[in-house]
Amino acid sequence: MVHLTAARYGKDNIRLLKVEKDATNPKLQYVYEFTIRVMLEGDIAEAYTHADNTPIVTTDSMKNTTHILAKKNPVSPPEVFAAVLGHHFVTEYAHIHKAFIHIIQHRWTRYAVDGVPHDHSFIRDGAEVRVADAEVHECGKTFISSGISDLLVLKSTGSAFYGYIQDKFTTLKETRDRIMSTSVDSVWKFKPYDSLDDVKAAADTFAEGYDSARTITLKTFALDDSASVQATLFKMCKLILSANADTIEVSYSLPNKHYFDIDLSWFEGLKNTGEDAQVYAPQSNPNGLITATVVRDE
Ligand code: AZA
Repeated sequence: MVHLTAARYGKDNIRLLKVEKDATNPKLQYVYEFTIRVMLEGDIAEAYTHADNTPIVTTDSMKNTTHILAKKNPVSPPEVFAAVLGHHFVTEYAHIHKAFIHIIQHRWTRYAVDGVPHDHSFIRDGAEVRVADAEVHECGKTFISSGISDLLVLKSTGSAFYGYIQDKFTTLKETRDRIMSTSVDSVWKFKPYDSLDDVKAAADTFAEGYDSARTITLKTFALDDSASVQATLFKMCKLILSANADTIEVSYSLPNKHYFDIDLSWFEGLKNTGEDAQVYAPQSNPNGLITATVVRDE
């Protein structure tokens, strides 16, 4: 005999772009492009175990609902829209007990023409995305997290790495000055909210949280005299937790994108290692991967 221990289903990769016009100046427009995942949990076991489709809200309806709610509600900040969407599913269908909404917001940054920010023209400035997650329970309790993914950064100095274990397996040379590069993946969780109204009331917190986490990430990366990716990562987490009282946990996942000195001494004694290094070999793999999660002391 077997039995189901977990079941969750939904629609992934729902794509939409929404244009919102400024309330006082309709020529001034805002665009939001999302890729959304909707996942539902509830009394849906029969669909798996007895081929009974009666409890199924179709994934196609989830896509339709996402489009309709995007038309009827503001979609920014994405954390609030995620909560609105999740709240819809757990209130519309009595047998759906939890909704999990994941939103990826693609960058469209307003650009300037002759030095003046243009009303309705935007540029995709990088592969970086903003992410927002809402886990909504039928009682109204809502868990929100936000994040940044694929923010690629590099500093050409201001990073060292020494003092690590030297044993018979070690070939890596200590360095006081190296290139540091990573693709930032970061997630920060907010304290739980009791209702959709509480989530809506925190809209500014999510917007400011994203701006300050991104600024802290970029500023710390640039200014920290880095002893290691680990040490720099921990400083970023600490700063985010102290900047935003409503965040309860911060995680980073930072691949260490290596750039190695190229020894060119075989060519007329050309110096290109250590402090003479200028031409480097970017390494695609393997790469270090440094992760951590940080919370406040009780
Ligand atoms: N952390 C670093 O910052 N750089 C490294 C590591 C590490 O753990 N290992 N090799 N290079």
